[in-house]
Amino acid sequence: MISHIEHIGIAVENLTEAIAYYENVLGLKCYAIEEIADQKVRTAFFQVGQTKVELLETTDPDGPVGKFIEKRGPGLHHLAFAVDDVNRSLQEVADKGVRLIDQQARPGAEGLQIGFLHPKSTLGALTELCGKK
Ligand code: CMX
Repeated sequence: MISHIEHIGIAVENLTEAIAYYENVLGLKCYAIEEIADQKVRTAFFQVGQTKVELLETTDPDGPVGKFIEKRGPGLHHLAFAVDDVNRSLQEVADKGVRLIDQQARPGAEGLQIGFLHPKSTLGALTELCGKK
């Protein structure tokens, strides 16, 4: 079902400062900045081999990233796996007893479909499935 790690999501307090760290210290290049209104975040993407780092800045203190930073501070937020068909994969993991956050795929960054699994069902690591359909 999973082909590779599509991206790793990192919650940051300030996107501009975080981009400067990734570019100036780690030498990576931000290739896209995108706001995802549905998720209440602004994101910045860096390609690292086959996978990406996605920096997440909240646009609303009550959004998922705003609440996460309030409770835990900035840092690793989620792990996203690439799958062929997000709805089919959500159904497969639900059938195995995993609690879903998203019952159906919804639009995410970069034109991909996404669906989240609840961290209480995934050993504490918020998990996203994403794919072209
Ligand atoms: N990783 C691990 N655990 C997390 C977490 C995260 N990123 N965010 C919250 N949790 C924990 C909470 O700390 C809480 O644990 P405790 O009860 O032990 O304190 C538990 O999950 C349940 O939290 P909750 O009360 O159900 O709900 P929240 O309102 O905090 O929401 C969550 C948590 C995961 C359901 C919500 O953040 C969500 O729906 N996330 C999916 C969407 C998302 O994260 N979007 C942003 C990224 C978008 C993108 O990548 O494009």
